[in-house]
Amino acid sequence: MTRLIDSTACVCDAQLWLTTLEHMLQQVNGHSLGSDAQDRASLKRDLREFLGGEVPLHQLDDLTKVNPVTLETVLRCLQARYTEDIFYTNAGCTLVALNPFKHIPQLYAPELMQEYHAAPQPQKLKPHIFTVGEQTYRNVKSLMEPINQSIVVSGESGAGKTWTSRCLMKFYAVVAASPTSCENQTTAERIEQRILNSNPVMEAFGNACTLRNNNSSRFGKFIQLQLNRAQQMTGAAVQTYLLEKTRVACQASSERNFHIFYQICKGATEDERLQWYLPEGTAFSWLPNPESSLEEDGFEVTREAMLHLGIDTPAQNNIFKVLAGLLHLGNVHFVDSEDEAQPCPLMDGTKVSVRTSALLLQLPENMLLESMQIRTIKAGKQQQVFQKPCSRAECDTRRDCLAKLIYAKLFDWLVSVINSSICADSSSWTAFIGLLDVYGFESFPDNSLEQLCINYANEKLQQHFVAHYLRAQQEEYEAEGLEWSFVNYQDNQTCLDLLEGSPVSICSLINEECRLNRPSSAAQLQTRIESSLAGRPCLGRNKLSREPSFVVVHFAGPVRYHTAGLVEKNKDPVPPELTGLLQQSQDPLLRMLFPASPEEKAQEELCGQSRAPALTVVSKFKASLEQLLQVLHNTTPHYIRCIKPNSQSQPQTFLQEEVLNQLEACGLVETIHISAAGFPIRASLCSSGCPGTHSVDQAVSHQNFIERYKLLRRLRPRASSGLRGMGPARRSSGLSDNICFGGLCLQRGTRQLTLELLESGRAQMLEQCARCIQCGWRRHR
Ligand code: AD9
Ligand code: MG
Repeated sequence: MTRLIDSTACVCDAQLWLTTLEHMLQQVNGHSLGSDAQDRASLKRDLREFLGGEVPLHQLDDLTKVNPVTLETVLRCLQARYTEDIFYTNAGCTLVALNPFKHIPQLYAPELMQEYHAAPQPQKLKPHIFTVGEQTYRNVKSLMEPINQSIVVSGESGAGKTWTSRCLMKFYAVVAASPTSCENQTTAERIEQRILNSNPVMEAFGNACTLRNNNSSRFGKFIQLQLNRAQQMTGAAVQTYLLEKTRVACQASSERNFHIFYQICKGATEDERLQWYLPEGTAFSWLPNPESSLEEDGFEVTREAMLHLGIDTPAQNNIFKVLAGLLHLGNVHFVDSEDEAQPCPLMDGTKVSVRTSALLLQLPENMLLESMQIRTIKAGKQQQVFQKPCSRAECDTRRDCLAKLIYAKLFDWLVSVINSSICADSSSWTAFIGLLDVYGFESFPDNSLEQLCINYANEKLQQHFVAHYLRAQQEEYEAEGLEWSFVNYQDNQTCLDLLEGSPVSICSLINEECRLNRPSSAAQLQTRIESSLAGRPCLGRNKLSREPSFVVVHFAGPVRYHTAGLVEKNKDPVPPELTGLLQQSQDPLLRMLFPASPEEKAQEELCGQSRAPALTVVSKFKASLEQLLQVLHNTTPHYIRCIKPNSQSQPQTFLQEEVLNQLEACGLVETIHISAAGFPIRASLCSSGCPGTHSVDQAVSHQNFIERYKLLRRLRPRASSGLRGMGPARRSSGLSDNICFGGLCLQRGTRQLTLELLESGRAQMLEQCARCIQCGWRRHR
């Protein structure tokens, strides 16, 4: 029976099951219950009948309740709920969030936030991102030493990650507002509001309209919301990852540049238009698809938010002037030179664009032009300087490089300004809740280094999830000798080995090409990858493509990456003439972004051109990803899986095939199996009063627990009878003695303790002497 109870844990409301089971027990008395799935399924059916028939699918708010748990049943349940406008569903340890593609204000109203915040057991309310928000918030508080929490929001592009993160930030801004902020409204404005204000600014500069999402984040973001001991939000810190800076100068067809450019062009006043040389109706090469969209209406919001973050109007105007300079730079075009010894001439009519751009960027016009047309080469022992005219393609590349350089520096600077405006002093916070919103898995007809990095990041996060919830849990059961039928989860280690493993992987091969700096065609790179990594299971068959490419079979599906330009993108070279040029600017913002440091110059002169090669894009990205995972490993993670019900961003449209692909890609069914069949280890107040831990992930070390609660240990500790699952290692350590408190036996070690309950006193614990059907806990007599 205990096994039965365990296997049906999380299946239904505890009290309901308790009553039901008691009743059923009378009925099945004498009948020996087998352990096989059939027996359990038939008992569940009986119980359902007893309860008055099947529960309608849309009322199943946890996917562990569907029976049996298969892709099909999970899909049907999600669809049934979606049809009823229910967009959040628990899936054991994960929350599934379906994108409604329509605004439902009441779903995110401050009153609802307060309701989840005030609820004694928020997990008993309807599944919602606020449940996750509140759980993380309580977890920080409920422990003797605050433990940092993180929420990993994942899903494909357009699934709702950024929306979800934004709503969670609003939730914390409401529930974690400091009382001082209520007394002093301006302080409140400055801290919670400032943190929220970082969103419109970062989205204006870092988001763009893509084929998959009109407001697609073109950078990854991890924000740490910092809380003090009293659980008030005292500040926040933002870390960004790999801004897709190529978008400034190059947009795929039907896609757009970053929102801010459209916002300026649409939102500038007459006066500003004059200052920034943006007469109405001017066509800009780097502003494709200028038809109206909601995102470009946000200029006022962006400006207001910048103001709150401490970027005053003159500084803002400076930024917008530089951005206008970039737009004019994009209108500079070259034609082939008839004489190779001469620089490529400007295309007719574009001289004015050079002049305007130089004016706005406050650069000498001739230097700006020459930096694009002429390359400086140092050669020989004496480091003699030669000048060589660039080909037309090279001129274009240098122009684009200049724009990318300025934009990326500007973005990083904005992030640092935001951080200095919202980050609290380290002494004023004790724990943080981290929100991770990274670009979703991407697969386009033409995938390059950007997609390789994005998908690599998604593989790493999937591995973190697998390691945390699936592998760790199964390994722990095995180590403790628990009876357990193992679930075959999709481990993506082989894919990660292919991408980043040593000694040879795709990343190492691409980096090697950069290091050797040898002329290498796209076809050669493809051959190198295919021959060096032949036989790797995740290197897909590369039959169909005419262009040089390779295929990686990711956990979310196969992706073909084209090798053309991959090495060059990975080098991301910046011609020194361009940095030198920007150091000549008279513009205050550019002077700050590109300071002419005498030390750097001296160093350069001393070493000539033989300075250590710059880190490649892949290496930098890998390092920042590892740092991020390190942070995540040191937090208690929570997962929200966003699902996009259709790729047309339409409300009331649930396309089964598209959802199915996403469910498969994230291994949701395996997660549900483990959550449903696994032993609950998550902390929260259980309705049956057990010290078991069911909904909030909260691991407490055995030692910490003993230290904290040894005073409660009045009665002689009992031996570990009834400690089903206590492995030999734990038994021989003698630690099991310590988990018997005043007649209360805490089964399976300290992983499942409800500290709130214990905090509330031993007397109460003894009163609540019942048997918890969720984890099988019972009072030990
Ligand atoms: V990307 O990887 O950055 O391209 P996201 O971040 O996953 O992507 P995003 O949050 O931007 O997607 O959501 C896409 C759009 O879906 C939003 O602009 C909203 O219009 C819409 N959306 C998402 N979630 C909700 C919601 N809970 N309610 C209403 C939503 N609309
Ligand atoms: Mg996003």
